[in-house]
Amino acid sequence: MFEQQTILIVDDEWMDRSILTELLKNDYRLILAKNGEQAVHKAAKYLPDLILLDVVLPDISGYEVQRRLREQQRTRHLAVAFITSQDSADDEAYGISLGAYDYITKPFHLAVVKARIANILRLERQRALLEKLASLDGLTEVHNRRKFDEILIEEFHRCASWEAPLSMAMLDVDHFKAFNDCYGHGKGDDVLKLVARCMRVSVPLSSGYVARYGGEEFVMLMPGVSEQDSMGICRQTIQLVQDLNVPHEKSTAADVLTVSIGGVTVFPSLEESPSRILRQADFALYSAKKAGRNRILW
Ligand code: GH3
Ligand code: MG
Ligand code: MG
Ligand code: MG
Repeated sequence: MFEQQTILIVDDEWMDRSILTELLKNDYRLILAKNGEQAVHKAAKYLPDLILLDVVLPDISGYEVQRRLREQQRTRHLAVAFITSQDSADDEAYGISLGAYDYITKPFHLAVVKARIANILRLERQRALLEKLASLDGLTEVHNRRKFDEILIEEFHRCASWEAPLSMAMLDVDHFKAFNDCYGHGKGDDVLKLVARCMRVSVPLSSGYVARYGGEEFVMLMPGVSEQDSMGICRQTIQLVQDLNVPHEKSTAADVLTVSIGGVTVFPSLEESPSRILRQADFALYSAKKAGRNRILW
């Protein structure tokens, strides 16, 4: 019923890695790392559900690994359990203070380790589910507005410090009220799901975010993407929606369902507030509507 969870085992001792592998391989997907640098790299690459982290490693310590994971947005939330022969109370207190979920000392009892890991992973599954429910729109499964507001502040500041462009587009379904009135609210809901999918296809995960901003209005946020490239992405979105060929006989823009997009590309500065970019995109959208819909204005 559930997808198999992934554990990253970090230990420089071959023996310890193989004992843990034997213990866990039937229940979890395992990834192995032999040193601290490898651990940081594989954690960011695979985003495991749990990291079993040795403390004494040949390069950087497990504590340092944990600190680095906490520094990065991408790996900040990852669950870590130390598993180590550093068994003093001070070490344990320190490890836990770094945000580890557990601190298991060697030599360990196999059944106890297994039970503790199962506990952590059960909690981790609940945490991940709650995070998903709190950040995704239930109908379209793109980010919801709450999550988007967080992302916008973060990316705005990131672009400001890198002196990178930030592009944002607002999309609104054309004559959607008339669509609902004509074809029914259920069909309208289906359309919103399809439009969200078109945006997700056009804005790959690597180049930005898609969110439902409210009702039939969506946003695409593209950090580091130039005006020209983001307009290209939006052109593709408009085309994909039109190619769905969803009949809309009440539309004045076309005889199929269409969307309008207003966008803006800015170079954020740290003194500025991110809300201005929203107002600018919204104004561009309003202008696209006024100019006849089914078009992009930047
Ligand atoms: P325009 O081209 O100017 O955008 O016209 P419009 O009719 O799309 O705009 P308007 O703001 O008048 O209507 C938006 C409609 O979107 C009204 C509302 O019923 C519909 N809507 C909002 N959220 C949902 C939803 O979750 N499901 C469905 N089916 N309809 C929704
Ligand atoms: Mg070691
Ligand atoms: Mg609207
Ligand atoms: Mg509309």
